[in-house]
Amino acid sequence: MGKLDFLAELGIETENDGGYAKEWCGSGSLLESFAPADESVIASVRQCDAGDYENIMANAAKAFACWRLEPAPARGEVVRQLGNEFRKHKVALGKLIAWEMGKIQAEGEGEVQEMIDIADFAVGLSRQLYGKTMHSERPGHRMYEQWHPLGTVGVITAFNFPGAVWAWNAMIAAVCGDVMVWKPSSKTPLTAVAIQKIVNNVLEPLEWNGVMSLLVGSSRDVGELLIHDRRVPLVSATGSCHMGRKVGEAVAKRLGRSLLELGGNNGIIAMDDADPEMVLRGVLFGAVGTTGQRCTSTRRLFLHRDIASDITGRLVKAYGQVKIGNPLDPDTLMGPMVDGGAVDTYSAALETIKKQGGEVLYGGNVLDQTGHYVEPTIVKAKPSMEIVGDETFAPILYLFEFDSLEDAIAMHNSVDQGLSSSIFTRNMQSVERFLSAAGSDCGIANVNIGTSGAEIGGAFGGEKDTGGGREAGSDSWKAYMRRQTNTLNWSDELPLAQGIQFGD
Ligand code: UN1
Repeated sequence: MGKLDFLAELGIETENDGGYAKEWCGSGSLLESFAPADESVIASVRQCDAGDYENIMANAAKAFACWRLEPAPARGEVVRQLGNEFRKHKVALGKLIAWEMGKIQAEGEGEVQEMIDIADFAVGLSRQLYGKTMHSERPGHRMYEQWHPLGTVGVITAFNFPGAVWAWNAMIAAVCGDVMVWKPSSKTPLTAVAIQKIVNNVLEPLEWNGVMSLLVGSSRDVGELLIHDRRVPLVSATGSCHMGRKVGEAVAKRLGRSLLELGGNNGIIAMDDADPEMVLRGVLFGAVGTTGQRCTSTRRLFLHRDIASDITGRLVKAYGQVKIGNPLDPDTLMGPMVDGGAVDTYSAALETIKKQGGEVLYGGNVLDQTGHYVEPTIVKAKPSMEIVGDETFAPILYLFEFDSLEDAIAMHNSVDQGLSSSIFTRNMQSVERFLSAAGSDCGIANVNIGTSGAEIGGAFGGEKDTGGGREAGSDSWKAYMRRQTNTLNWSDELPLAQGIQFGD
């Protein structure tokens, strides 16, 4: 059992030689959590049913009544303690993420670092929730705007970042004075349980239970309740475009707000003056990292015709050296896919790719061993291939050639998604054109770095079918608050705006 020692550090009791069964917040059915590396059951988590949902919502509303009046810097102090707890458990939680989701441990720990970083960011933010003051057109009047908490925020997260995306939402929403109810992916319930335990260790002694709650359950059972619930003014959802469309429609129907961070189809443009080694490293991390299961994963590579064969050769060689295996083994560069369904999607995509005229230059096979392992894959593609427009959540990279930057940008922007993009070049004109209003149409546009691995300090999200929401840094916090404009008359008169005389 030794290899799963990190579970004990996270307060997860194991029985039956590693099997775990414990009542969690719910009284519903049991959900099994599998390790994609060897297909073993790590845990059985008892899920929430409709009755549990009501209790969680009631507790959240009760907590909100007080939390909203706690001074923002005092809320920041609670978040500071959460950040410190994440620091303490960085390695153990990073290992659990790796074991349950399949990303390598270095990336699992990197994910916990994102949780720590956003907590630090939110602590600072708790003293900077600024509103503007305006000059009134009327004498003896003052105008200003202030930002108030929204209420209960529903946070729906995907399996691929089972901790960080929750933290982006939760840390910011907490300093904003909101309370949140988190519905994690049913593929990674144990990571969610472990995080909630860490949260409870901080919140319970402070009697702030109810500020952050966990709602493990299926979309059908509890997800539906959350998105249709008028007590939830904001639903922040991360996942596929399909899921986001459903959430967006349900929330819009009741005139609620949604913050959507959905699929990407991220491209890198490599110009003829790009540093080939940098292109190689950027593409490798972007396309192979997290087994191609980031929303920011590099899916399309546009190569200037003059460098296409050189870069392709280097890439094929580098792909051949990628060590695939157990995500907790320090030598592994690419772990398994999250589950059997993901492997099926990969295989089906390869069938379609071949039918549509794609040429597999490297990979394309499922590994014949226990665990959900596939080969990272490079495909020489044609712009006419329909499948290129889909976000296939797998390590499949499409290569295209181009002659001019204009053509590359047009091809790049021709897909429905608009999350992340990048250009590799040393030419300032190419850089500026790519970043101009006629350049990349994505929410994230990088220069000489890949499409994935964004820092939390910037606003994270994208355009078009990616959903338009922005999470994490910059002024994303405004999505978690309501703006109130105040006009205050300190004179003895009651003049009307626009100079209107009414009944004088
Ligand atoms: C995601 O895949 O949903 O920029 C989030 C990145 C990470 C976050 C990805 N910081 O790749």
